[in-house]
Amino acid sequence: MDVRAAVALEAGKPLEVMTVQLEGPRAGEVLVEIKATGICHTDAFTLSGADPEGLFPAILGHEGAGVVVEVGAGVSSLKPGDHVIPLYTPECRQCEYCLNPKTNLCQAIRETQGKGLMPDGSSRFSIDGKPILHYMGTSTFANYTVLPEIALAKIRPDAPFDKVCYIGCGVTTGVGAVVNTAKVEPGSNVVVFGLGGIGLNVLQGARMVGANKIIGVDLNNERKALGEKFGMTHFVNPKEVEGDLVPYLVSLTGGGADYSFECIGNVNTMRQALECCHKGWGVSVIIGVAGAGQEISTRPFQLVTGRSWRGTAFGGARGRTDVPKIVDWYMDGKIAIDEMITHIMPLEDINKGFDLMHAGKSIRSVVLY
Ligand code: NAD
Ligand code: DAO
Ligand code: ZN
Repeated sequence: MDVRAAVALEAGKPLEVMTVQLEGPRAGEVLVEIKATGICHTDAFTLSGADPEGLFPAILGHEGAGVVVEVGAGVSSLKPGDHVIPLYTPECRQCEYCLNPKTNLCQAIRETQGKGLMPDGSSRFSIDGKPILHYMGTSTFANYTVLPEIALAKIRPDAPFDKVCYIGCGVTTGVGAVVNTAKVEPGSNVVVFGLGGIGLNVLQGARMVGANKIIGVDLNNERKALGEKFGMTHFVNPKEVEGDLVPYLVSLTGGGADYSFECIGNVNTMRQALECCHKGWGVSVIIGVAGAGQEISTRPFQLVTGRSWRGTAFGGARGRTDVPKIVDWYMDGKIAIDEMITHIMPLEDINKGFDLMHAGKSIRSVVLY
């Protein structure tokens, strides 16, 4: 079938909105009509050419929501009409990783997904017979896409697509890091570095679980009012702190953070996030993705004296199990999303969404098909 897609033809160039061809679902696959998709920094990172694993030409996009149109042979958990959120971290419930409660990193389709291909090693997208690659197994910058059944979370039908698409990455990553990875206890003191699309969701996750002090750190003073809407109790701009940031945060938390979260992708702030943690028990969770080849450092004595360094992908969430629950949290008013969707646009204007992101003017732009 012909579908409309924003195609990344090559690195460093704007996306081109065009008609491409999409083959129907093969065994174990599902055709989904994408109704809305968020534009995330990871799409921009890949499009820029800085992502060493970025492949072109490809159809980017990994933060979508839509409706099942057709299922391939053997698909048993979904049917046409079901509402779904695509999962860049699938959940097969059978692999060694899925069977280990310590991780959410299902590996069932990892190899082919990383190559921009469906599990059988081929692409469903093409232009004039030449294949176009999938991206993160999702390719939500097309109004129809094909995904493996294990990479789709079935959600309730009354959830609005233009809001819950954000649960496909940003919301789950931030809230999940608090709930699943750190398991923040009520009364904890929390420090969040970077108050963008991820950090704001860490703030509201911390509020939801009943954290005590929720301290946001950002160079942009405009993030203060925004952070306060999502539960931040104190704002710190490192440029306005006299002396070193780490002792300032240790003092502000009364001895150090019980939990800190790095939501920037900067190896220097990763170190600060670890070192502002409480001696004896503080845990620092890295969410930000640093540039290729970069390394983190600290004095090992920081770990010897009881601080721990952790990392998290997709908020430690098992998508088919956890994403429907996060949709319920939104529908029940336990978490906010509407206030973070700052811009809505048609597919034709998708490059404007990238411009707004680069200018720091948006939290989330959403393409509504
Ligand atoms: P963003 O650009 O919207 O937010 C970053 C924020 O950090 C901005 O508000 C900026 O002002 C602030 N900032 C930048 N440098 C700073 C510094 N030195 N000190 C203090 N504040 C600083 O980014 P985002 O969309 O929120 O994503 C954050 C990171 O999370 C990115 O690296 C992204 O790739 C990563 N990410 C990780 C996962 C995962 O599963 N681990 C998922 C999605 C995104
Ligand atoms: O299983 O090896 C693996 C890869 C898992 C990918 C996890 C993605 C990490 C976050 C990247 C940014 C997501 C938008
Ligand atoms: Zn698995």
